[in-house]
Amino acid sequence: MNDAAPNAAPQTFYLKDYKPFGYEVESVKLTFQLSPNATKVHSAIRFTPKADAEDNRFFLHGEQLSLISAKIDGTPVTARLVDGGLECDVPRTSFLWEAEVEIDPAANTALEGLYMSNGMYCTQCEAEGFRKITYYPDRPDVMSTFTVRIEGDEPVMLSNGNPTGAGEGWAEWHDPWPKPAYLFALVAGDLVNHPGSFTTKSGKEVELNIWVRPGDEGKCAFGMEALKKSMKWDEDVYGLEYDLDLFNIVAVDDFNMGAMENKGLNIFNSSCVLASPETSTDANFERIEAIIAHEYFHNWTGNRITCRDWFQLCLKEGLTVFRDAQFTADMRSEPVKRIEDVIALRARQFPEDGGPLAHPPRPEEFQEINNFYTATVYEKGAEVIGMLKRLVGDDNYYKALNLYFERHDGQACTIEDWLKVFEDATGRDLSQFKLWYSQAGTPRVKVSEEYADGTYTLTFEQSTPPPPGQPEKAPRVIPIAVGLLSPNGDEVRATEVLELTEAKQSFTFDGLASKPVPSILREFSAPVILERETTNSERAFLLAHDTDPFNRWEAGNALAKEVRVAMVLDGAAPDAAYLDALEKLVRDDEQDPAFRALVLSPPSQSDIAQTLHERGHTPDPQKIYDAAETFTQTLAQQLETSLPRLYAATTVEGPYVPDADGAGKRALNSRILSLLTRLDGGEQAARQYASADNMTQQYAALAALMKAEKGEAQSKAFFEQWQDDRLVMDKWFALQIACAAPETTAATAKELTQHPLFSMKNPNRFRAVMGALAGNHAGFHHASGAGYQLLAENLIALDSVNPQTTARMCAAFQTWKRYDSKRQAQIQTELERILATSDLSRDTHEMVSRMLS
Ligand code: 0A1
Ligand code: ZN
Repeated sequence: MNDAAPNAAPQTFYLKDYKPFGYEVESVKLTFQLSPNATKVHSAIRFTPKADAEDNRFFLHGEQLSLISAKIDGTPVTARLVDGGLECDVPRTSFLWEAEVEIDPAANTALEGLYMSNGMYCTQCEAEGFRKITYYPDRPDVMSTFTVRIEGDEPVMLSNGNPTGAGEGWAEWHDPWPKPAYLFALVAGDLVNHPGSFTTKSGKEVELNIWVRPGDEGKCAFGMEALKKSMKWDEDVYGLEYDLDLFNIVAVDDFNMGAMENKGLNIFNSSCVLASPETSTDANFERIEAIIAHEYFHNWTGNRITCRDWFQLCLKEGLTVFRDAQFTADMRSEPVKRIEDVIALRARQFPEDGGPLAHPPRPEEFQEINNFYTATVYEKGAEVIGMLKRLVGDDNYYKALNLYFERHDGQACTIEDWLKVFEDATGRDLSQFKLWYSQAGTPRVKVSEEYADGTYTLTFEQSTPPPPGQPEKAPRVIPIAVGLLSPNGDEVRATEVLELTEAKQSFTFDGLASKPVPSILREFSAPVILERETTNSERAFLLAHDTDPFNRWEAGNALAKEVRVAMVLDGAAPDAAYLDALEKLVRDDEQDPAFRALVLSPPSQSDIAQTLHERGHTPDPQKIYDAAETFTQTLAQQLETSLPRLYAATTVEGPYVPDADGAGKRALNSRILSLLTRLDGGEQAARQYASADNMTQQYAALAALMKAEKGEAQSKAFFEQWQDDRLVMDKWFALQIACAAPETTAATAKELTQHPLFSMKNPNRFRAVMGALAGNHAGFHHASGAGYQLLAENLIALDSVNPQTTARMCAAFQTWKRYDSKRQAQIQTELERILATSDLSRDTHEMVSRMLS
């Protein structure tokens, strides 16, 4: 064994140090002899030295492998085991490398490499998991074709590409498309398939399968339809066709992330593919459709064109998130999707960009790449592409994308390659735009205005507070979509994209009869924080009149924040004008129910804390909680007489269909039910719980009751009904913590960690409990410090089981500097306690050190 010693002085990798590998890999043949504790992997790899190699060191990555034998051209050789892999003296001409190793999938609780989940073998190789399967140049710029033979007694044995043969106890696969090792996959076990098929635009018939554990067959139909829609959409919108005869998806219960785009064999966290009306909510259905699309779209943006090195991760992830957002907008509602995405960006990416974990979409250094699968790389990476599209226009965007696929198919690329296709396709210089990829931090854009003699002037000033390690900030190109409304609510200037390129810049609009009301940053045209002095009455005006649905919601959201901030800071009563505006909107049946539900959903307590912090105040979580409670109670009372009618009017009758229209109505209905439950003692919610025939309504009723502390009986019944369904049980675990009052949150979470169904080995269950704890703002930040302590204890315990999930969940502490000195001291103690743990993983070590720096 040559395990890299954990807790060894961590090595830092730099983008500037990139060097190509000195050998071509012509072909890879792998043979697996499966056995839970002693799987043998034989590799036969043809290497050819590159004539122009800068560095011809023959180094193969390898971790947690027992090397049995190594041969070159059939002759045994002695390889030198070194830190993180092996070295060997090799010929200067083409040669066949063979190695046999033994690995222990059953002991692999880190869920990286080959591991077992519920008795089934599966793999996760992104980013650097293949080196835990065999010795290999495990880097994304090494691409090769793979032939795989699996020997074992599992009823189903799958790998990438097309099947080439199978018999008693064996199966063979060949993937004709050269790929990096991170896209390798193997699955073997007792699985059943939900079949389907798709005919591509050029008439090729593709066999589709979703493979699941026996018993889950009934939860595949929605995923299969989502897959077919994705295949068709990618042909229609990007002209991209699938390139194998077979596309397999497998559902796995134990998985660190959402899903993985392995070539022809996508592996999914079962929570991201299994769906049924009885067990999944509308939000689950929407997410499943989006993730299936995301993984499928990677077939071109990620697999056919991959990344040169892991610093370029946003090349595939930003683009694929952007594409899946386009897909969801087309399948469902464009404005609703945009609003949901901006809410998520502000909740997850803005805090990251403004805190100790800030990094650019293309980081320039890392210790553990798994720590960089972040909201910045994914979601901000997608925002950057959205800005690029806005700046060059739709036609030029698709022209550039066509050039990208034509020029780079089969290659491992960089952000420079990506921007070059846009420059070549449009003739535009993107050197300033490129700063979005290299600078961290969320720009703040201050807006001022002037009106005189029919001319209206908007002046923008941009600045970015310096994130760690990046003091100097040059001005970026910021596309700002602006429209102007007249005081009577008519749009007097349609949306125009202003290009802010300087630190301070003004734009004028002539010929206006009166001072207009500006609607700025329509559709959230850039991921920035807009700062503008304005009044609540202007916000209310935009909430009523803006023609841009995103900005209409944004006005309502800003208004809600102002009202809540005033309640927290001045102990003010909820603003009556705002309550009236909400009442008017919620009763306006002309408005889209999904939009009404979004406006009725208050900004999160964490969002209010962030806003207070940005304005120079120290947020008090308990006061923020109290203000939220008072506000919701007052709103419920204000709406009291209309709530029963609204509830009835928004109840969706008939069989459940997980479509956008029904989901929008149910979202509004659930909001109304939660308000109603504050007034009727839970009568309506109890009725809904008893009669619900789908999880959306059952869950909404349970949540409303539990929030009102009236759901004990229903919570028991829910447990009885669903205790054998792991995914539904995750909801049950999380909901109890999400609904707990601040002073009981940590105790509730702690008690649930003692529950027989709690497990450290299943990331979904761990996240259900610890994620809900961190997500209950006032509970997690309760003055006792019990929330911090409980999370730290559990992270320490998880680290030796599953470093990746531990490290990712450490980010719950990233906003710690927002809070008062007592809370900061409590968190610092916990972070230091984690860091002092012996044998701490490299993953967790890096995250905690960055937060403490
Ligand atoms: N590439 C996948 C996400 C993914 C990343 C890392 C993983 O293990 C460390 C697993 C999955 C995607 O974007 O869907
Ligand atoms: Zn992805």
